[in-house]
Amino acid sequence: MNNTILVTGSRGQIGSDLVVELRRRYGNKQVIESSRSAAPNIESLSYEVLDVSDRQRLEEIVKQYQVGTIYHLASLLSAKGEQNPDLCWDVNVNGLKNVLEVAKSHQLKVFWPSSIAVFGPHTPKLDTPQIAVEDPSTMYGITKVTGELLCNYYAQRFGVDVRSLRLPGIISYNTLPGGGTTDFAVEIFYEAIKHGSYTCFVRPDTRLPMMYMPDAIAAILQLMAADEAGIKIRTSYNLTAVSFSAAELVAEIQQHLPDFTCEYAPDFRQAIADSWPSTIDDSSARNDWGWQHKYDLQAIVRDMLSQIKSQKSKVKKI
Ligand code: AKB
Repeated sequence: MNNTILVTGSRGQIGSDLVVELRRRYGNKQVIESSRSAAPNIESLSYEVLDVSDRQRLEEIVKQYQVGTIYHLASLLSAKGEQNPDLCWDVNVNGLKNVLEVAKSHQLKVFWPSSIAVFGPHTPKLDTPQIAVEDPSTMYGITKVTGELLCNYYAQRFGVDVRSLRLPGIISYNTLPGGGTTDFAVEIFYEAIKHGSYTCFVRPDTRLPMMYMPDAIAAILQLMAADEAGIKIRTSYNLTAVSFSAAELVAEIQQHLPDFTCEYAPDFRQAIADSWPSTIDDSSARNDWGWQHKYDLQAIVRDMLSQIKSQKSKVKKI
C-alpha cells in the first residue's frame, strides 16, 4: 500500500493540528496538505489547492503523490451550513462521495469526521446510544447522516476501509473553529483573556458533549491505527470526553480569572444546540478499539488559558 497521507481541509480547526501530529509521526514529505485556498507562506512543505467537489483534481493529486490514506476534513459546519445549505450539501456530501469513489478506485484508507449533529429533537438527550433516532434539523446534520450511510455503503459494498467518528464540540487554541454551534466554547477563552467578558450565543443551561483537541487527535489516530477486524461500525462511532453547560464553563474559567463576566444573548444557534444530545454513550468506541479520553473540564480550562496567554498573537482564523 502507498503510504503518503493526504489531508483535505488541512487549514481548518482540526486539520491544522492533525497535520502537525501526522508530520511529527511520519515526516514532512509523507503528509500532503490540501485546502481550497492558496497558502503562500508554506512553500517548503507539500501543499495542494483542492476543492473537494472536483473529483478529477482529487484523483490527480492521489496519483501524483501515490496517496494511500486520506483524512478527509473539508467540511462546512452547522451554523455556516444554515447560512448556505446548497454549498453545505455540495462540500459535505459530494466532496465525501468523490473521496469514497477515488478511495474505491485506488484502494485508499479514509478517515471522515461525522458529528453529534446527526442527532435531532427525537433522539434521547442523555447517554445517546450508538444506534438511536437520527432526525437532524440542520443541513449540516443531514449531510452527516447521508455521509455516514455513504461510508457504510462503500465499506460493505466495495470493501473501502473508511473509518469515522461522531465528533463532539472540539476545543482548541491553534486555529479557531469556522462556523459551528459549539464555537462559543472556544471564543469564550479568547474574550475572557482579551476583554474580561463574553456575550455567549447560547443559554447558560446549554449542555453539550465536548472534547479537547489533543484527545480528538489521539482518537482519530487511534481509530486509524486499529486492527481492521476491530472496526465493527462503518457508519460512525459515537465519541465523547466531557459534557458541560455554558454556565459551568464560565464558572471554571472564573476559578482562574475571578473578574471574568459572561452575558447571554442566544441567537439562531440556540435551536441547533437544543436539538443535540447533552451526553453521549461512546462505549462501542471504548470496547472496540480502546478509546479513553484524558482531558476533563478542569484540565481543558487550565491548558487553554495558559496556551492562549503564551501564544496570543499566533492564533489562525479560518
Ligand atoms: C458544530 O458546532 O457545528 C461542530 C459539530 C459539533 O459538529 N463543532
